[in-house]
Amino acid sequence: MHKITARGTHVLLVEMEDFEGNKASARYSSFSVGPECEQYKLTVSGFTDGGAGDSLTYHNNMKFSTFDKDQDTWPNNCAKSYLGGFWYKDCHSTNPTGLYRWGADSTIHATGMFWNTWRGVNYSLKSISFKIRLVK
Ligand SMILES: [Ca+2]
Repeated sequence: MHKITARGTHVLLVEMEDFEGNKASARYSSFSVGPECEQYKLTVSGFTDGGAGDSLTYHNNMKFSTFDKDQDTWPNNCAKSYLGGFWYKDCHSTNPTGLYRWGADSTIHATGMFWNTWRGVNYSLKSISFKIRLVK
């Protein structure tokens, strides 16, 4: 991912869909991922709403955390608690690598593939995608 965004400025378009056929998106005018020596730090800004609200700016400047590499700001391990790998902070407002749980399900809090500002933390989306494009 770092090599993809290493040169130039990229825009990010996050698109998502729920199980009722609704779609929403969020756009960021600047997106980049740092190199391995910076633990793949996320830099994102310039939000424009496409109906989904902003659930990613919260994660700006965070390093990437996984089950075996806790780099979040929470005393515990966000990746282990919420079952994904992400730029967790304290801990998350979206969980795109979380569990695929077919819509509303709060049995295990905030572990689904959610985008908080659209359907909340206990609604696991049908799909979510992150698309980047180079801007000259
Ligand atoms: Ca931690």
